[in-house]
Amino acid sequence: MKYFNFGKIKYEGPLSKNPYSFKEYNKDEIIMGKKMEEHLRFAVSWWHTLTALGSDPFGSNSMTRKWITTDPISTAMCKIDAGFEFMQKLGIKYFCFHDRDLVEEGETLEESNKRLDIVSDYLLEKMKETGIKCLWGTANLFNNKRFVHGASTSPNADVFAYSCAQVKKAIEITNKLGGENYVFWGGREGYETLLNTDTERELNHFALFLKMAKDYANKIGFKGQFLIEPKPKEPTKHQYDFDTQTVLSFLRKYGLEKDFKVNIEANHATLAGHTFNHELNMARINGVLGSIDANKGDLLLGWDTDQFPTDVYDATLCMYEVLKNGGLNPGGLNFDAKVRRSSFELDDLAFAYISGMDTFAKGLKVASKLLEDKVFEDNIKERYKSYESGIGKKIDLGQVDFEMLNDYALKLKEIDNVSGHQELLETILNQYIYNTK
Ligand code: XLS
Ligand code: NI
Ligand code: NI
Repeated sequence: MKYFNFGKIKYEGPLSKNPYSFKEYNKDEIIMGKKMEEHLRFAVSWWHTLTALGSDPFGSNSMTRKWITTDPISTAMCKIDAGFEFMQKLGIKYFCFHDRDLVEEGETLEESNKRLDIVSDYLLEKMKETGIKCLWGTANLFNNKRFVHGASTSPNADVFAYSCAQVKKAIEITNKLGGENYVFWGGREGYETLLNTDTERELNHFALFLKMAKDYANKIGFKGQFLIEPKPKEPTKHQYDFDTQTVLSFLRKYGLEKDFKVNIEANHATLAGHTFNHELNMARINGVLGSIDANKGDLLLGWDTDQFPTDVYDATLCMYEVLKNGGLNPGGLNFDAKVRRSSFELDDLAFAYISGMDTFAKGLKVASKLLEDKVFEDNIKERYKSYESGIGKKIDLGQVDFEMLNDYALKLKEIDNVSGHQELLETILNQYIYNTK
């Protein structure tokens, strides 16, 4: 059975008026020696694309999806058919999933695990047939009411044990599917009030849980990269994985920094009061930029709206960090994004993915030009040139102390500063966006 009426989406160039075509994403085009599709490694999110039906806290489902029936196993199988048809038509080579998006959980953990075995057999078959791969898997440790106080950070030891068991299975399934990464987004790992919370104990538990997950992955030979996805709030008021730097200090405290990188989501960055660009940069300079959840938030709303990314400026600065990172592989760009509740027709899914893919393709092209021309590099180099010789060089080499610097400062007459030229640089950036074909 076919679910989507449109055919294969092809590249038709920037002037095409066909809504079922790519304007910028030309998968085989070579950018800095690599195909566009190898740079971008786009992935479909199983939850937003195949599972969500448009409900929100004020309204029920607004979407009808023919693959969703009343039987959980047949729904799971039909979702796979729909998902693979969609990915093939859009030319997307990866997908990401939570265990519970693949198939609804059963009455017991055992039943849920059995369902996952059945469904993943079929998924694997489809993957072999099409060459589509798994970018990452994860466990949903937030939806069921048992996680009301958190998962590994729950005050209830039974919930801790259950969470470990669920992640054990999710890693096994991700391994079976050859997943290239495994993600931990701390769903309800956080707190609402300190009046009832032992944060120190909860963080100790969180670290133990992550360590055991890594040990188990090693034990079963899972080679995928482990990623933590920072988010500052929602669903809890204060999520423990607030942002990249918070995650880094947590990992370092518990000696986990070698085993985990981060998955940066644009909307989570802005919720933390950062730009997307800032989070990517912090991850990159600390050597932990692993993968990206490509979406955008609404700056006027205070929650995770998970919209499809359409902002070329942000995508450009994102791909600039990605290129400077030497790429994302084995990570990729997962569209952790959903169509608006009012965009309930099936084809809206295609329009959404096309716009996201075109946006990042454009961002990649502009970023590569900026890098090739060393637009910011040259300027930055110039800005820090006082560290290339004299006292600056000594500072960088660590050959100074307070007394020496005091002697030096006492001899200074007037200190000269140079403008940062922010507006000029912004104009140049815009010029690259206007002129990149
Ligand atoms: C929620 C997160 C989630 C993760 C995977 O805000 O973005 O979707 O990406 O659990
Ligand atoms: Ni995400
Ligand atoms: Ni999110």
